Amino acid sequence: MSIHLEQEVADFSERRMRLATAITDYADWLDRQHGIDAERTLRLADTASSLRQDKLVVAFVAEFSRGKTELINALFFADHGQRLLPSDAGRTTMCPTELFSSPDDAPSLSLLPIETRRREESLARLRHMPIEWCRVSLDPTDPRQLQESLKKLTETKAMPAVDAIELGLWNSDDASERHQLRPDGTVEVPAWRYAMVNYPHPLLQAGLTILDTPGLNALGTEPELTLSVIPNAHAVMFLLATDTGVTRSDLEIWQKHVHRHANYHVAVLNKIDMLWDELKSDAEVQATIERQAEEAARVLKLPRSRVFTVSAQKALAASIRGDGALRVRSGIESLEYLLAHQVIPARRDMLYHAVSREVMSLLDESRLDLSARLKRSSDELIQLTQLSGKNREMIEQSRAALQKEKDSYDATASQFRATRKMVQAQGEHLLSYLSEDTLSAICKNGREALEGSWTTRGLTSGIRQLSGQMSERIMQASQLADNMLDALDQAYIRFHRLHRLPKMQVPRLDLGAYRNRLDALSRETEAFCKDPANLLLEKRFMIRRFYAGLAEEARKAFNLARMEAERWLRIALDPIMTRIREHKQYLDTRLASLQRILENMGTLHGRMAQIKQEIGTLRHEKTELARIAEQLTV
Ligand SMILES: Nc1nc2c(ncn2[C@@H]2O[C@H](COP(=O)(O)OP(=O)(O)OP(=O)(O)O)[C@@H](O)[C@H]2O)c(=O)[nH]1
Ligand SMILES: [Mg+2]
Repeated sequence: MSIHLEQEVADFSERRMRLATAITDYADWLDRQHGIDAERTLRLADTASSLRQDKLVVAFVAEFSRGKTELINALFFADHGQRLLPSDAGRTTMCPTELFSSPDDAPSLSLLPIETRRREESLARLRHMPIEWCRVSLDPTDPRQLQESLKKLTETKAMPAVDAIELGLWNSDDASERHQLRPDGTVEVPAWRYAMVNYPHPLLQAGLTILDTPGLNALGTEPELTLSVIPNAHAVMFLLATDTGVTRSDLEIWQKHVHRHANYHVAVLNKIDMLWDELKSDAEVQATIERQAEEAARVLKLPRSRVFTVSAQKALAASIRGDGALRVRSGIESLEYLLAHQVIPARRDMLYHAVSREVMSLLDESRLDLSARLKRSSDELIQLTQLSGKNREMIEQSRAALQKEKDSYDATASQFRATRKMVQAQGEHLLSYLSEDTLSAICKNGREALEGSWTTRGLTSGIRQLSGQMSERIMQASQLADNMLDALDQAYIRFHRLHRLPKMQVPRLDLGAYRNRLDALSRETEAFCKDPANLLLEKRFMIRRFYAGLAEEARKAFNLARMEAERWLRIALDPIMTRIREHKQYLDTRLASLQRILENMGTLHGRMAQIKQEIGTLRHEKTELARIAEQLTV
């Protein structure tokens, strides 16, 4: 593991924690202010805790035996002085394997039995059902035990062919697979469906998650990998090997699972050591490697700069033996550099951008509020200073003027009550478009449309209907939100114009991302249905699985849209209400204090001292807020 990588990951983790602390400080600050609703504080606490738990996911995807596991060993585990994860000729890693570190649990290997494929629950749900997993404790101080335990990742078992067909693990129509059938009617299938390795490695502890995947066969049969896990990885490394070049199945994986889906991806041409030839000069060897890399770039339609040439095996051996020259020759450093200086900073910037945009807009509002409160207090102080030493009549005049202002404010506020009622009713209506019941009804319709027609054609129309209906609801909700916003805006402008309440800009409810996600799922289905492999064969099982995977993703998008709408409703209404209420309180307090002064002129100086103290506290809060804002931007 290079210094660059370790440093960058540690730095990222430290900045993430600092940002989370600044957000928690801000939540505490808000908590101290009177009149601010608890919703915001809670939401900020959520943001801070998800920041603390954020994971940077790097996935390794390729056909079997291209050296994914060897590369993971070389990049992340070379300092163990051995090959930690099993890597061997032929099919080795039998199930998708996630490596991460969770400080709350003891180091362990958790394995999900392959039979769970029969179950309806998605992988995402099964993750939260510990009872379904087999757990093996890992001892990080005992390399032999580690290596032995991790061999489980390569386990297979015999399964009756009928079951294997039902689970989509074996295809009797495929000539290349037919020979796997044994005389006793069984075929060999992976023993596990998914593996999670919780291991206290410094990079994993700092928030890195690595996903090792098996070759094409396993990728294709687990739609959730294609639809969710791989697309959600922050970077995908696609491996090729010099001894095979770009084969048809490499290309299939690239097109189906990487190119279209992954956010950020590069190709890694591995096993360059196989081209090292002592009878050739370095320049000649280099030229051969370069030709292969260019060819790979051309076939994958990638810029040459996104194709990396390495020897994972030599990199691992060099690190174990401490052979610096071999390590350089292996090319591994360019990949470490890529992770350290591109992948990690890109994730960091994205996270910062998203979080600080949200938190900063709240913070700006707090600043405006604070300035308004400061101004009101100093206005009152000025007025009282002017009144001190004046007669009762003058004070009576001020009180009458203030009473007039308050009456006029009350009139505006009571007009606003009607708007508020209407907007609240619309808000409930809006949530009903996105409710759990609406979702269940849509899913039920979708399933009914498909029942009895588990064909690719049925699937296309089923998913089209599902995503169409969800999109429609999301659109209706957005339109309603726009109307509500207009009504609120107009009402609030009156407060601003007539009563000088600070300006406020409530953001629009933007659900575009979720509609796009639904559109993308429809496109995904069309691609799946056009794929000859899925058309020709009897693939009811696969279609069911695929539908379940898609419906799960669609559900997720819809649920997220609802959460966003709920959040929006709070930020649209609550701050406005708070401001209106606060201003009323302010007018009431001032009136009451003038009244007291009229009753007893001696209280004037006492009130002035009180306001001075208030101003002092507000100034202090302002400094604290400025400090938090600074922490949020570094
Ligand atoms: N010569 C050479 N062999 C390599 C290199 N990288 C990996 N190998 C070998 O290739 C074989 C496959 O490597 P793995 O790491 O198991 O490949 P994989 O992509 O994880 O394969 P699956 O787990 O089956 O999907 C092993 O025997 C490795 O030792 C390399 O850079 N050079
Ligand atoms: Mg492997």
